[in-house]
Amino acid sequence: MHSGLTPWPENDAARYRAAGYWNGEVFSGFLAERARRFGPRTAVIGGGQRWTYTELHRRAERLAAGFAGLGIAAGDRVVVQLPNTAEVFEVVFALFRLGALPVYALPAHRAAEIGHLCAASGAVALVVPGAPAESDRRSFDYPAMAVRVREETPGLAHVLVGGPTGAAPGATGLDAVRAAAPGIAPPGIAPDPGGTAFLQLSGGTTGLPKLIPRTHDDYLYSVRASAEICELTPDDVYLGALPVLHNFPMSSPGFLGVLHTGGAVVLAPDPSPATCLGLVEAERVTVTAAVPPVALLWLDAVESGAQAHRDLSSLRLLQVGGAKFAAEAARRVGPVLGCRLQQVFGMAEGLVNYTRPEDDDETVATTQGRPISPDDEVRVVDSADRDVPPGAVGHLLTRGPYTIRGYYNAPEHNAAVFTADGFYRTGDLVRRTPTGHLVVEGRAKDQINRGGEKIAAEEVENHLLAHPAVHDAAVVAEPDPYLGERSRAYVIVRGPAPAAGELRRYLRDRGLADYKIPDRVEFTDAFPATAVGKTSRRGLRDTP
Ligand code: OOB
Repeated sequence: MHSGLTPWPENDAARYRAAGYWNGEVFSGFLAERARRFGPRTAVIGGGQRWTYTELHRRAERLAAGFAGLGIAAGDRVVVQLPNTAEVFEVVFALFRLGALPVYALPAHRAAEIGHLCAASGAVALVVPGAPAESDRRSFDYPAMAVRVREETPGLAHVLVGGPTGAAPGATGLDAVRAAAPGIAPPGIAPDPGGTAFLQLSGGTTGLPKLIPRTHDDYLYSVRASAEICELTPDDVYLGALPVLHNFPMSSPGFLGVLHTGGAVVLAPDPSPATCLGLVEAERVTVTAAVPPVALLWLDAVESGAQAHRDLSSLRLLQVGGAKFAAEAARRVGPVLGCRLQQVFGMAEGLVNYTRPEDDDETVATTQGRPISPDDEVRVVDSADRDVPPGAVGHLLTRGPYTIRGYYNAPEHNAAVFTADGFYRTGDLVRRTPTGHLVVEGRAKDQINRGGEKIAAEEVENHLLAHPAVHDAAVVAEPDPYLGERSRAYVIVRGPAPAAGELRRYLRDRGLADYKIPDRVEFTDAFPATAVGKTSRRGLRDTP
């Protein structure tokens, strides 16, 4: 079967191996190796659990045996949607152990996204959090959603439910999978280091989000190099404040960088100042990562006095990325939180830029960092792909040892988003400083960056267009003081206009994640030229 992976040309691959970037390590043995080296040290704290490397490894082995008992095998795709609890690591490492490919989803995703992820990846199983308690009417019922998705997805054999509440009607609890696991873990496997290890979800610019195949070689290189750039040591305690299955808290350096180094990962159930700053104090956290709105909330909470009593003296590094962090906010981090700031400009497709420990404060406040690797190739070009003069703003193109050469099974999209010589068109507008640092100046892609959460305009427009009263729709970004951007939908109706609230409810009922529901809906006769140009978005899309 076609693996869905666009490989690097052999001469590049050989170069990356010769440079030691691609060292042949694979995810199936990652945890066993760390357990041998760091066994009794604490690996993960979260969801009421506190596991050493040995315990995490033992649990992952047992769950792997249980998964194997269900028939999950090497090469199978399994969509994982779990919140920040220790269990998420147990599940992901159990899948790695079998050579199965996790497909990462976020807790905010709903039936539309999860259904698409399962279908596009050809998943055999879906792992979701437990149902809310009977008395809890506000929390989302993931198992009910998952069972519905399974009904519509051929090949999706198992709905597996984590968390303390375990099984739900039509689903299997992870507890039952563990209990049924035979004592012996299946034999170890040796996957191709150049093969796909997992699928990551792209922020997306088109109607349906694309899947990103990352290989053992490329991803583990980015993890090791990130751990080094961030100067991680076994004494570091990393707070996972963002949903950990996102690329930033996973690998930049994220929980994988910390587990690679022998440190401890503390998982926050939510990113609020009270929860996170409380955990920094209680667990003596040294490093954490936030998107700009979360960093702003933490800064405000300390400055306003609400969290001023916290002892944050252990914290040495706050990473901020996912969306542009304004220089004014960046300058507050040192004085208010008493730690260093690191700006992180990355993408699930690959390229990650960091400001460095040796950078001066002004560079850290005003740039989004420079690439991880000496072999990251960065071009800044005009709309005809010609290099712009040094320091001018242009489109960022990149290729390198950990940037994909193509999305999963998407040949037409790949032809548009990658140049003939393999550069990824990021859709970001940047300028490069004389030191090689990048400053993000804007975006050319049809995407809204809502505080780090990415919304593909076309995806939301397509859902709006399905409403019988909607003739045309255009979703655009508008500025927001906290989120950076929020979304506004312009809608042209046929006949009487429905209430804005009804359209929002309609999108929710179609199973769209909450963050994609337009913050504002505006009815109009024609699209405003200032926001979207004179051409109808739909007309544009229908033109081949
Ligand atoms: C991270 O990954 P994605 O895949 O959710 O989003 C990537 C896009 C970038 O192309 C850019 O448009 C935007 O998010 N972005 C930033 C930024 N960091 C990401 N825009 C301005 N300033 C920044 N610092 O968001 C991601 C992946 C790994 C590490 C960090 C972030």
